[in-house]
Amino acid sequence: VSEPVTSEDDVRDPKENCPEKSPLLIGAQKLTFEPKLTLKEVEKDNEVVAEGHYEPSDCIARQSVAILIPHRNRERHLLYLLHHLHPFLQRQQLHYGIYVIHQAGEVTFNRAKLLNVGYLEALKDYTWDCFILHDVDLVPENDHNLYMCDTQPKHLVVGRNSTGYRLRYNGYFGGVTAMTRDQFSRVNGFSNTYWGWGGEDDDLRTRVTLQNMKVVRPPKEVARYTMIFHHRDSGNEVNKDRGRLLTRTSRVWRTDGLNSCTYKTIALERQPLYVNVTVDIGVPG
Ligand code: UD2
Ligand code: MN
Repeated sequence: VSEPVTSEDDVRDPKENCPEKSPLLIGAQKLTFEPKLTLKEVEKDNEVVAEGHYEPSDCIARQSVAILIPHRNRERHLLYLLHHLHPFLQRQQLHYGIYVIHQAGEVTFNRAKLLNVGYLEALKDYTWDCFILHDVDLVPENDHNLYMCDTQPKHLVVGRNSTGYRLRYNGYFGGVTAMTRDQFSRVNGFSNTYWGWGGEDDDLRTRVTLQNMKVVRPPKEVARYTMIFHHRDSGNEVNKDRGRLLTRTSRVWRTDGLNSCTYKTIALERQPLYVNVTVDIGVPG
């Protein structure tokens, strides 16, 4: 006897890996920043997202990616970013979660330490493969700029509108960066000691170099961002100590980083479009 013949729709294929190149990508896109946009509207547009998390329904994502956004007092920028980033990540067929790490209080801002907190907190939810360290005000213009990690740390911002889409300087590593769980832990994350504006991204690049890793970048045609215009925030004044701090990285990286990052979580709210972690990271000292 032969096996009974089953028709195509009787058998459901087990989910396969998503294709190497997503068929949903659309390339360069004209971005809009609509002053009347509301959070409710963005939530409505993204009902497939649950508590900041999403995965494709029809294939298995190639990477699980946590997006970490350091934040204080930039609600409008956050809204524009969520509006563009959710559909962008879905077109890339990623399993992802968005984490906003909100610095409580008024003391000087510390972007680097907030990103360390984001890494540690996100790993309590899921063993993410890849972490995207993401400024709140940078919106990617081209979805061929993949929010995935590489065998080397990846810097995703070659250029942005305000600097004529050219690399700011050789070795520039700020804005948006992708590192695997292992790459970030090998460098012990960021230094916790950079309070105020500047230097922390150069310090991270030094850590990467010390581990004999090499920064890679996507082609400049795709690694393009719009930075939403802003002035320097109060509470994030230029860090005058950054030059001195940058001379000690090779001596201190082993004990200053993820393994010395102390903080108090004040609130963890699972909002529809992101996980909001409000955190007391202490004071400069
Ligand atoms: C540059 C880098 C940034 C970082 C910074 C120096 C680019 C595109 N970006 O950004 O990655 O290295 O220099 O520290 O080169 N933030 C708040 N609230 C505040 C202050 C800062 O949410 O009150 C967050 C927010 O995510 C912001 C980020 O910190 O995008 C960087 O601060 P910035 O945008 O003021 O600095 P910028 O544009 O010079
Ligand atoms: Mn900025």
